[in-house]
Amino acid sequence: MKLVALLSKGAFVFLADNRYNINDFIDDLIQLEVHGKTVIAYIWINRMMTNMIFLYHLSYQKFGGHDMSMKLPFVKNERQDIPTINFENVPNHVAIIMDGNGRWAEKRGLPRVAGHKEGVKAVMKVVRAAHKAKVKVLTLYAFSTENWNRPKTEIDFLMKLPKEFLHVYLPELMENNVRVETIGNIDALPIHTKKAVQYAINKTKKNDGLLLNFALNYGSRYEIMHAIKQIMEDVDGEKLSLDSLDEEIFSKYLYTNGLSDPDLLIRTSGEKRLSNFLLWQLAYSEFWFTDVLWPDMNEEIFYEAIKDYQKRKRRYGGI
Ligand code: V07
Repeated sequence: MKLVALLSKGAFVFLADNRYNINDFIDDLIQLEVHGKTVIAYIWINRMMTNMIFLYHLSYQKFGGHDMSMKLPFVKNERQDIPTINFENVPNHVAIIMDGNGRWAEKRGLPRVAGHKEGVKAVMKVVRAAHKAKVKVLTLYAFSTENWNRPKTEIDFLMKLPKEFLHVYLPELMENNVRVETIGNIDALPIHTKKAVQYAINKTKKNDGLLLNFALNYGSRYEIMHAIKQIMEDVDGEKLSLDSLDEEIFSKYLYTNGLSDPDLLIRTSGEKRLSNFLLWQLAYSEFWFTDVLWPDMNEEIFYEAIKDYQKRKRRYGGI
């Protein structure tokens, strides 16, 4: 890390060295040493200059002066061994129930929404891991039809997360050739949420890398019932004959039309239920559960799930 420039009062530009994945530190508080004193700084990235970062120095004034010789070790962030993965037999489509955000916060005496906010960072960690592993589709259960029963303040907070997420990470998604899509009843979302999501879908529609598929206002029973109504209309309008209806055609009426079924379902936080998620599509999938709470999810745990999936596949392959 090298200090490049001092901008306005309290803002610095650093050149990052490539031992660090800068993106891991977005929105994080880090510890630095300045003139032998430990200070706390807030970190974010200037997207125009990919390997430069801004550090907002909360207590900059205390140090003053322009000639700052800085020692800048990331105290908490010595890069660990990079987890490895076998690229054979990687699941094409991974679906995840991101559970345990509320519990993560409660354990720390924080409001539930703090867990959701931390959960956003875990989303990006898993997106990066899936991208690296060359997973084709990642479907994340972000908001279920049942979630409307939560307190209004929590719902309002959740509905702001897509925009917040995209504000920070859309440039990185573009860089990594990720395409954003959704399943679920998007029309029933607040306009500001819909707009942010639509913008991202549009902006990324030509990307042909990982498909990042957010289940938003999604419920599987609703999806199936909605498909049936649509099918009945099409039969009525003679666009479809009841005789020709089979599983393949039925699948085309689901939100997941065109996607292969998930090969692997992951659910965090120790719960072992489907909670109205992809009931039709998960008929033949492998399930993997962990007690880890979603905000603590990371690349390593994601690869653990993939490795476990690969082991199971090898066993089946032997028959
Ligand atoms: C949400 C964070 C992750 C933990 C689970 C619940 C809270 C990312 C999004 C999102 C959705 C659409 C999109 C971009 C990002 C999101 C909601 C909740 C409602 F285009 N995380 N996240 N949306 N959580």
